[in-house]
Amino acid sequence: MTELAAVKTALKTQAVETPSWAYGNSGTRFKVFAQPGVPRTPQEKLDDAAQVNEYTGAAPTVALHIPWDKVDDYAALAKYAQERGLKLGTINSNTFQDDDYKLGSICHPDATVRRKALDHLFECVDIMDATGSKDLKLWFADGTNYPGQDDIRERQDRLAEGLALVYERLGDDQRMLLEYKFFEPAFYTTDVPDWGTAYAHCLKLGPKAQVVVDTGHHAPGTNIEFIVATLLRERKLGGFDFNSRFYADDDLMVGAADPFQLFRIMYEVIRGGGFTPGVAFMLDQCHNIEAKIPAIIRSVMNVQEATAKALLVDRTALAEAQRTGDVLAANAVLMDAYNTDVRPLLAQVRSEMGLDADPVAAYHRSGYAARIAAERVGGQQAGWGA
Ligand code: PSV
Ligand code: MN
Ligand code: MN
Repeated sequence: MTELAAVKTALKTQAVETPSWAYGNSGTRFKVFAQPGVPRTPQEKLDDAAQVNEYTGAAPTVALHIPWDKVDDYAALAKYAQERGLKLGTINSNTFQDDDYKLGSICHPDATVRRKALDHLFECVDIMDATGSKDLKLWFADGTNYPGQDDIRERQDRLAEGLALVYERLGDDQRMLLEYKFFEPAFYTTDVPDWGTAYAHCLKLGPKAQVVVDTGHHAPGTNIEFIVATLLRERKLGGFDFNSRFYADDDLMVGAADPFQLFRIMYEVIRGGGFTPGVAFMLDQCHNIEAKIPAIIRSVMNVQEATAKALLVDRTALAEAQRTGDVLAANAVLMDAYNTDVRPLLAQVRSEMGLDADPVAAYHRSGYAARIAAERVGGQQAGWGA
């Protein structure tokens, strides 16, 4: 196989999971701007996700968020997805929206609240059994706002205890992906604030526990690709929540704020052998002011563009420049790949897959947006932001 053929083959296999909540209305704490045609049910979110997959050919799974996507029959929902060419993907738990969770969930000082949170997490594993989902994604809003509010160390003990109980419930082919976030909603301490804490817990739990890197969950200037390289080296990178940030956890479109960072991350993924089904490429975004379906299509394309550039890095030339200490040449190899316009290559890949070369234009031509705007009244909010 020529090198270009190998790059094309890799691009054809890449899959990006889209989140059910990205299809719903969302906003900031100041305002949620409702959009016409937004889904009213989990089924309608899947209908929209099927559109993204139809035009990109690269978004075959959809992440659910429980209870935002609560249904009576999850096996039936999985069948509904299947009939639209999709599969249900990661199950995201929610231990942050109830009044009981004011002081935390599985780290809460009161055992009854910890129990409630655990029961929810067990329910999420039951849902995975029904849907065939392989991954449980855990993000905890737990933390404190004031020094002295709670015992930092004991909260870690409670966290470890809770995680271990959930871990025990996982089937042999199921994983637990632990997500970290440096602040918000807690402002003083966060119980899983960084990759090191997530890694330490996952290491103790065992091979079915891995870390998920949400690109928006770092302080400005953090070298995320270093984290990626390190976690991959330790076989503890479970996946990504892709999005962009300018200031905080902005949840903007991936590749919008810093496409160069995304390229550097994808290069480390490929370099570290992470371009395999094991590492989940997921979006975790909200489209507050832009039209949602085309924004999600664009996001998938942004991931593909960064991946294509990373695949084009001449690794032989790079290794040679690195070995000889030729700093400028090594940097130039990376920059050459990054500065390549990969849009024609991706257009060709899409044509070879029987897709329109321009997924956003194809979606706009389809008339789907006008149809859902006419048919759907009273669209659902993504879950937060009211
Ligand atoms: C909250 O920060 C968050 O964005 C986390 O990243 C989760 O993955 C997501 O919400 C859904 O709960
Ligand atoms: Mn996330
Ligand atoms: Mn987030």
